[in-house]
Amino acid sequence: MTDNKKRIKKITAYVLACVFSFGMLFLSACQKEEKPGVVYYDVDYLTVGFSQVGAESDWRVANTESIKNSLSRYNGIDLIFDDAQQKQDKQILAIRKFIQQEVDYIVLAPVTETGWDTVLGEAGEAGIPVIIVDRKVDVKDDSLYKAWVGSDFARESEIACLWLKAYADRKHIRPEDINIVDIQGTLGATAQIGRTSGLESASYEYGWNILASVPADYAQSKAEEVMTDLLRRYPEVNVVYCENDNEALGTIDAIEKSGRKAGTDITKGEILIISFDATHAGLTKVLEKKIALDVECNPLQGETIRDLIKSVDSGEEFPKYTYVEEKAFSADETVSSIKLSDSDYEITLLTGEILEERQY
Ligand code: GZL
Repeated sequence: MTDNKKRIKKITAYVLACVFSFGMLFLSACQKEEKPGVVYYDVDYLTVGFSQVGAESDWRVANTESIKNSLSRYNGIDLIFDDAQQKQDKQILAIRKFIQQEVDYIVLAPVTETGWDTVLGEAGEAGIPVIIVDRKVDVKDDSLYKAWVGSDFARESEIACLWLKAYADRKHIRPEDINIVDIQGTLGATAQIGRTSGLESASYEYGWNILASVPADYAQSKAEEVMTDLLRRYPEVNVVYCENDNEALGTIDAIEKSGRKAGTDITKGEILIISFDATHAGLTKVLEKKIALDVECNPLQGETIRDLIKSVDSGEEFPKYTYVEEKAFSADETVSSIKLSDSDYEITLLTGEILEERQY
């Protein structure tokens, strides 16, 4: 074979090798190994930017997990996640970044209700639909967001206060002998606004005493610090209204370190704790009878948000507001049901089996 022919043969082999290896590279780039054994080829993913409040509580961690599991490539979604560490300016920054990245949808879990008009207007100008989850936004024009998914915080508070009213009646405790401290959530958050105002209206209606209302940002350590001070200032306290489970855990620590007892019987000098979220950590304390009532705030909103995005994207009808289902769990059977908007609302007596079966 002449030298010339040998050279052409070599170049041809080299070119073929390059084409083959690039081909393999391209093929593997198109395959997304997401779940073991299931191979995904490049599909036309929807890109969704999700601005989450932070990771301040067990509830928030469960909420993030639920949303990440549902807004996944398995469901045709490419998720860009941002944790704002409970700072509104970080959320606004994240939304502006999503706009620059030309995402298809923005999901926002707002840390507080106000201050969103401008940035949601920018998303609107960029033609990017926004879905609000968990807490609400207080904006001049509610067409700035497509839909909202979350809890009815006023209803959660109403359930807690109707339960406390029924409890006091069954224990023959006079309303003026109910002495409450309110360990509040992040001031300005819809959950805090709903839970605080529900307690204030009930206390006014039933004649209870609210000795103090102090924010603890839904955090366990802050709640312990706040409750330690409140026990010193108000030794007559006999009910602690904690606006989430992590605050209830901190409250229990403070009570026990002070030598008093968190329990279910005020008439025996125990301090009654009412909490919200019904996380695993909180319900464990209900089982130990250290939290008397835990009103669920369901963080498992991922599938609802996924379905909403699919409906919006396919031009189908969808609800503007979707409320998630929630229960209330008690440590004993003092109160097994309450009258809520003229119908019976069952209070679930918590058992180990019920706790075992729960998803979060
Ligand atoms: C309620 C949510 C609250 C939870 C807290 O939907 O906004 O924020 O009750 C969480 O645990 O931090």
